[in-house]
Amino acid sequence: MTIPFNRWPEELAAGYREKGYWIDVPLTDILSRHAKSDRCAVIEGERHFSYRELEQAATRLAGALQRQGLTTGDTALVQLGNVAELYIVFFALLKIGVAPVNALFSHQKTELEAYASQITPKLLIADREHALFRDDDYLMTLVARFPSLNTAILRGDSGERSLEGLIAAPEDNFVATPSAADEVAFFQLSGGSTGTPKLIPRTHNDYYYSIRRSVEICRFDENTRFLCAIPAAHNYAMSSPGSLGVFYGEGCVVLAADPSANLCFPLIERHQVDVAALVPPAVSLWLQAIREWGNNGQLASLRLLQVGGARLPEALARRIPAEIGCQLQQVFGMAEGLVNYTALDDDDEHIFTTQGRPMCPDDEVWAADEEGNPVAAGEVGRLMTRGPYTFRGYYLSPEANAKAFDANGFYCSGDLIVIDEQGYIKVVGREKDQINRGGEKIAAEEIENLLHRHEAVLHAALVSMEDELMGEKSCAFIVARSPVRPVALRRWLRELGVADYKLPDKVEIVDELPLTHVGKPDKKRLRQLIAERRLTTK
Ligand code: AMP
Ligand code: DBH
Repeated sequence: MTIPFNRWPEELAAGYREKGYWIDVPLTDILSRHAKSDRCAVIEGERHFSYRELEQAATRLAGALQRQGLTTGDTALVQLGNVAELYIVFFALLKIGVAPVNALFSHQKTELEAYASQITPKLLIADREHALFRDDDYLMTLVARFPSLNTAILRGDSGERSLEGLIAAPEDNFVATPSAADEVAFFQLSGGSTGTPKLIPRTHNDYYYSIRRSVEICRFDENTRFLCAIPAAHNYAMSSPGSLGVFYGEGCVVLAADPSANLCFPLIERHQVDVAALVPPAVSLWLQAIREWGNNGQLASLRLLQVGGARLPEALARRIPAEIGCQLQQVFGMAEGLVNYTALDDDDEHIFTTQGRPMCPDDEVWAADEEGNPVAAGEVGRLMTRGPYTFRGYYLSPEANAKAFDANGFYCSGDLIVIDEQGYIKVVGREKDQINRGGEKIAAEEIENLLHRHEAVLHAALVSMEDELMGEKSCAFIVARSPVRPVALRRWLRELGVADYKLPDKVEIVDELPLTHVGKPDKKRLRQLIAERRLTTK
């Protein structure tokens, strides 16, 4: 059985192979190439895992899952935080050809169920530390709602059927059955701009290339000690070069539960971390901490700070070398594929003021005008791209794909960009109906749909509002049928089960929504209203 997805046209695929981008090797190779290595692969709290241990743990779990009947072409819903088991599970599933969705740990019922209904998973792997899985109530609900789910495994349970138990199970002549390299390896999460969170099928070939090329550009090797303090399941943290890039190079991943300076500075010092990946708000917090207490030499080993996920203001960028004492690399990527980096040997001007260049010579990237024609260099347009690691369609979403792709298979990311004569890209705005809350993406329509389910809500529109720390926060404008308090709406959304970062930071009750000439809420006007009314979240 194979998982359906939109394939690259044959001619392009042949070219990608010829040029060595696609090497027809499954992602399991990232770990198994170091199977005999006793170097440290992962540090999480007091736990250390060598490559040999990680590979053996993944193999034992794969064997146990295989004995339970899971097989190539099946899918799994996985929700693990920044813990070593995230990688053990990921590689175990790849070994038996089961394609996971790695939900973020911040995700709640709404997101988990949206993913489950798209992939009809046979397997659920979740964590007792997550509020939803503290007892069995929600687990039972999920299993009842999704009859395909015939195996549920919990981290933090005891006994041989727990995740820990299965990882410890004795190995018996396991034979790996990964899916073919040009088939779906797993699903990546889209930040989304529509009502339901969409899934991105990633093949072994395209993802492995993205990782190898990232490693090359960022010069990761066996001496790399990488701090992963952003959600480890996120595409950025996994592949740009992320943990998988570190594993490919035989370096060491140091996991942190969050990017706070309190937690991260001591970890950097203790484990002599030399590279970290952050989103812009975390950079602000690190800089603030340094201004308040100095860094007491704790960051001396840090050589490179990657920053991406959301726009990095130039003023903040310039403070990084000056105050943190390391080099900055801007990363502009997307779970859909395309990744841009500033190069380590770029001049300061490009590093501080651009989001870098596409990493692959065969990334085709251009900026389109309203009619879909290329604009001149230096002009603003919508980002259009295709290439050896950029997907060709969301999973089972023909309607969304008809809008997101042009006739030649170019994906329109919804970003407004300027490309200069040398190919450097600046992200200057966004056209998609999304809020980028410090790197965490919120699809306005998803939250508006949920708000509309509240009995007091007649109309709802979610827009971004500027925020000094987060870059953007979200503001919900509500036309109410009956009196309703903002806090009550937020509480109601939380109870419905939506990730905290998607809860409106501000709720503004209005008499009516301004409309565009086609009768849709005029979000430009609403954003002006935020300024006129001086709305803040403080
Ligand atoms: P996602 O679809 O969730 O993977 O999010 C990808 C989106 O994040 C991009 O399309 C951009 O809108 C945004 N993004 C990522 N990195 C950057 C960056 N360095 N600067 C500005 N926006 C970024
Ligand atoms: O925001 C992102 O999705 C992102 C940012 C940087 C990403 O997917 C990536 C690098 O790979």
